[in-house]
Amino acid sequence: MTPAPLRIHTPVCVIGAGPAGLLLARLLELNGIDCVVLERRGRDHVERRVRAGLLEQGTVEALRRAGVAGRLDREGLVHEGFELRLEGDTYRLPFTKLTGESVWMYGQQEVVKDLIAARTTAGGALHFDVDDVRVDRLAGDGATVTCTLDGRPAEITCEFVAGCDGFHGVSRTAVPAASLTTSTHTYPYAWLGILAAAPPMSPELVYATGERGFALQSMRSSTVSRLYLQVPPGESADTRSDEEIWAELDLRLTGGSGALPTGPVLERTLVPLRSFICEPMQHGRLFLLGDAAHIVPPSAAKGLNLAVADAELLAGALAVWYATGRRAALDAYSATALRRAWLGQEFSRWMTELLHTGPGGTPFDRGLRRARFDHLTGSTAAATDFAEQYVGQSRR
Ligand code: RFL
Ligand code: PHB
Repeated sequence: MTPAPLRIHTPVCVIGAGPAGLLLARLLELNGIDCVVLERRGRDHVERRVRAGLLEQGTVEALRRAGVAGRLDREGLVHEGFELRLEGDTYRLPFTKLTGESVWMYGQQEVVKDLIAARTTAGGALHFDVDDVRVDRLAGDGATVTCTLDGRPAEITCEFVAGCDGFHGVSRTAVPAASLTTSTHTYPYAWLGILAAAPPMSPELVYATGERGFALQSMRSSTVSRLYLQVPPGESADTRSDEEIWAELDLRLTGGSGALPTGPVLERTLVPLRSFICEPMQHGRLFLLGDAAHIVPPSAAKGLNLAVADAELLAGALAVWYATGRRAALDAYSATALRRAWLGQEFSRWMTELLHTGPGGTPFDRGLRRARFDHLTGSTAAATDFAEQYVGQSRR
């Protein structure tokens, strides 16, 4: 016999326990607003998923305001500049000197762990392994979300749904296609990312590009490196051996000097480079946040930062609504979030094009890239503009 459905009412149903959903839940809790968080994957999986690592200063401040930055402040690495290498020429962008702002290196899965710990300590509802979430009814003044919780069918009625379930989630599909405009751009290259038990070759990030393609040296600590290699879009994560990956990284980052420290590869990820954005980011009582609404290529490290900015924006608007009944901030959510997301798209595309040559790159393309590099390194105004976008654009 099918067990009787569980009936739950909550002000806000949050779909997805990534950075956007978990931060939103935390900020709602701090404002005395109850919510239920539903996550498709297991806790272990979301706490181990290796993804972003670069947090803008505004993101760090948002996490501090949310009271979840204790470990980040102890363990995160503060960076004040990075290196850009083009065919052997090196330029350091001193972004803190130019803008007064820094960035932090701290793994996304650590942010997720800290937010989950805060939610469980507070006793907030957070359900993992819920793989059949459906936004069933979006009515004028609320919504119904159905799923299975602990083997029982559940019907969750709520006043708002926060779709924080990433690019492949279900929230966006609850919006009638005619009410959404989507834009997609696919780049003709991908990134192969590795996490390795090896010290970074330099204390700052190194973005290197040249004839052989792009490579990035990033890190998670003084003993764990995160490195990326531009690869053709069709390649799979296991096409190359570890030795081949290290040799290619060394060629692109150091000119083949052998100076790149190597070590056991702990994880590999293949990242297709694409841009996606949907407009508006709201339909009735459903709001879309983070990757559910927009994805950017990782070149400029904007995705997580935009997701955090969306969560803070919506939490503030919901807090005003529940405190005063005023809906102006909720009504402004989509336009404000989209403005930032488009700025993120533009800068991410610009940085992607600065760093990569596609298949069939011509001498003309290489000449343009050299000109961009020369402009950046020869003009304080250009460097400052670049630095401002790199360190803090997600909150403008
Ligand atoms: P997430 O993190 O994808 O979380 C969505 C959550 O929703 C769950 N989910 C569902 N839950 C319930 N029902 C369903 N039907 C569901 N479908 C999905 C998923 O399991 C997941 O837990 O989205 P969110 O919160 O919007 O956060 C976005 C960021 O994760 C993303 O933008 C960044 O990782 C992008 N990114 C980077 N961003 C930065 O700001 N700085 C970086 O340095 C940076 N590096 C990167 C990156 C992304 C990368 N990859 C793998 C795409 C480096 C890489 C390699
Ligand atoms: C990372 O550490 O994962 C990272 C850093 C900078 C980027 C992209 C990814 O531009």
